[in-house]
Amino acid sequence: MRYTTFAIAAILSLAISVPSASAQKLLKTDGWGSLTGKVTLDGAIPAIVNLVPKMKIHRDGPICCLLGKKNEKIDLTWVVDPKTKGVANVVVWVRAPQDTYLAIKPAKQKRKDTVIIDQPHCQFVPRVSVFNPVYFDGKKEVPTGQKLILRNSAVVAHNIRATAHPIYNEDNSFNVNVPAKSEITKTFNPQPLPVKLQCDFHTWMSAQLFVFNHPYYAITDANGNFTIPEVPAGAEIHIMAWHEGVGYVTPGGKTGGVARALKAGKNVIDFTVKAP
Ligand SMILES: [Cu+2]
Repeated sequence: MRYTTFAIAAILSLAISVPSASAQKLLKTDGWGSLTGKVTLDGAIPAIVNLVPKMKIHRDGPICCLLGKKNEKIDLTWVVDPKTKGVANVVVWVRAPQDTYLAIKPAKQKRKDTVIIDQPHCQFVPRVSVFNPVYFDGKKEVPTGQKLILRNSAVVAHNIRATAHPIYNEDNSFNVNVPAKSEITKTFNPQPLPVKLQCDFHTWMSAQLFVFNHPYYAITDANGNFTIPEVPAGAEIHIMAWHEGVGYVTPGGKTGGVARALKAGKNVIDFTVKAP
C-alpha cells in the first residue's frame, strides 16, 4: 500500500510540473484595466434538486437542516437565473503566460479581509469561495495576511473533509469534526483546481475553494455577472473560467484559457456554459 501510494505520487510529480519560482519573470505590462462580463447557460436549466427529503430522514433534520433558508435546502451545483440564464458561482481569473508572473499593486499585496465559509444549517455557505493567502513577489510566495475561517454556526456538529491537490497541498488535506458553534482556521497552498469541502455527517453538503497567489479573480453573482478590477494591461494574458458542473469553461484546461491583452480602462468578455 505504502509503495503503491509512493509510486502514484512519483508518477504524478513527473506529470505535473509545479512552476519553479526562480524561472519566472515579471510580465511587462502597461497600466491597469478592469475585466467584466457575464456568464450565461447554453441549453436547458438543470432541474433544481430538492434536499428536503434527505433532510427529513436525518436526525438533524427537524432541529437544524429543515430550519435553513430556501437555498440551504437545494443542491447548489447549478444556480441559474431563470430570466437571463446567468450562471452564478463561476470563478473567473487571469493567468500569466508560462514562466512569467503578474505585477500586484502594493495595496493588494496585504489583505485584512477574511474568507469565511459557514455551515449555518446543513449547507456550506457560500458554495464557492476564493482564498488568496499568498502573493508571488518574483522569488517566493509571501503571506498576504488573509485568513480562512471554516465556521459551524449551527446547533449541530458538522464534519469537514477537505480534499486538496496531493502535490501542491501534500499535507493540507484534512478530515475534522467541527462542534456546534465553533470554528477552525486552516490554510492551503495555491493549486490549479479548487479544494473540495464536504461533510460526512450530511453527505449532500459540498463546497469549493479556489486558492490563488494573486488577487485577479471574481465569482459570478446571481445574474452571472463578474468584475475583476485593476488587472495588468498591455500584455497578453490568459483569461480562465471554471464552473463546478462542467469544470473549465475556457478551452485548454489549466494551461489554456482565452488569450487577450487588456486595454487600460474597461474590458468586456462574456462566456457561455454548456448545460449538462
Ligand atoms: Cu454537516
